[in-house]
Amino acid sequence: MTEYALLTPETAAEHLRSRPALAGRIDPDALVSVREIGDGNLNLVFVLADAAGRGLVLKQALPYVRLVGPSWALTPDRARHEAEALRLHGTLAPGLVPELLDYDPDRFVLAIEDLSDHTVWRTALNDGLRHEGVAAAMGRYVAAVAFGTSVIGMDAGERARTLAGAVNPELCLITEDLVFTEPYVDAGRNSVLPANERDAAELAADQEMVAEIGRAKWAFMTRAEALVHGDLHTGSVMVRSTNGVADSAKAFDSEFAFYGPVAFDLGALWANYVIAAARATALGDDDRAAWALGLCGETWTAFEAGFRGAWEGRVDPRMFRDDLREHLLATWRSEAWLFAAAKMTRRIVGLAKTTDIETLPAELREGAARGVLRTARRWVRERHADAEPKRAQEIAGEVIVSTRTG
Ligand code: SR1
Ligand code: MG
Repeated sequence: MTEYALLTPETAAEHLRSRPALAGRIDPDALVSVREIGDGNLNLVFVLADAAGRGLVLKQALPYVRLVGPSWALTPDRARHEAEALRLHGTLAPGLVPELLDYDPDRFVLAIEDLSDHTVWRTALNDGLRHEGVAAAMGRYVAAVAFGTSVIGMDAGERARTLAGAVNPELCLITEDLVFTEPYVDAGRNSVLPANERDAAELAADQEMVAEIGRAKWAFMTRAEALVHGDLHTGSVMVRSTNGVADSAKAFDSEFAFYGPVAFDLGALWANYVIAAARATALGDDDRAAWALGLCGETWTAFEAGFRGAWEGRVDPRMFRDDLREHLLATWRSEAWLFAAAKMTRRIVGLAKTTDIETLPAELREGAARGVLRTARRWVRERHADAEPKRAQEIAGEVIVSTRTG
């Protein structure tokens, strides 16, 4: 395992002093608070504040998976992937990712702008809040990345160099295993409520589902379309509202970034909107469930508009003609259903679940979990008939109401 000093609240000030890029950002000699707030699956995260009210975040990659412990070693070089993705995505989608202030490659520490006035979107959704416009902002983010890091919008030589630096095999392997394999081939890390065991067994026995997810896995492992975020669930988005109006949305935690299919990020968002809707339905709030499902269309519409809007600036209009744009959009829209299905089932059956479902009382969780699994199976089958997001929303809405328990 890689050897390097792990940050503690006591050593955070010394780290600040050692980094010239952070001079003047925060006073290491006047820190009034250093809090470790990491609640994700992988890293240490410290929020620092000084006496003048300035703050920043230090995020350090542990040499193992925090969720499991040192028995699961994991490259800390993922912090470099996050730093490089943040830099590039920040240029392409200003304001839609946090500002990277510094990266220390020896200790795998990122310094990031303080987002203490933001909330993790999943937490806000679980609390019943609506941050209008965030789903569209994420659609614009995915579009800017899809255009600007692909051969459509980036010089071919630069794209090749970017791709070479973005090869991220250990983090991709986690996704290949947890998202695209283990819900169907249990490696001992799956778990469900006893009441959902039959649902999990039906999923694994669904040959059409397994075949389609196999195709999705192949696409994930081979189709180097763009430098995607790679883990764009609602827990990877920070949101803020001022006087009740949502005015900021930022995609963070891009350590899974790699050159992969554009629709993987869209599918991750859609899956988590369905999961949020399943929670709302379980809690008896059908209006809110409809609102959450409507986020699929909002993200897609903003994505499509963003990609179309950037199209005039493409690198090679001689060969990348409008018919290619239409082909790409149609492909990505259909694939969003498929990747979403993969992302839904992993959060119900596999390792690393979501608080939306897990914090429900067991008698409500049963139906919500079943609804998410059945939605995934219907989406895989029905995406070829009518791929409009509205249809995806209708199917999910019908299913999660029909499986409600409690
Ligand atoms: C072992 S890491 C588990 C999950 O956490 C991250 O958020 C990714 O979604 C990964 O699959
Ligand atoms: Mg994460």
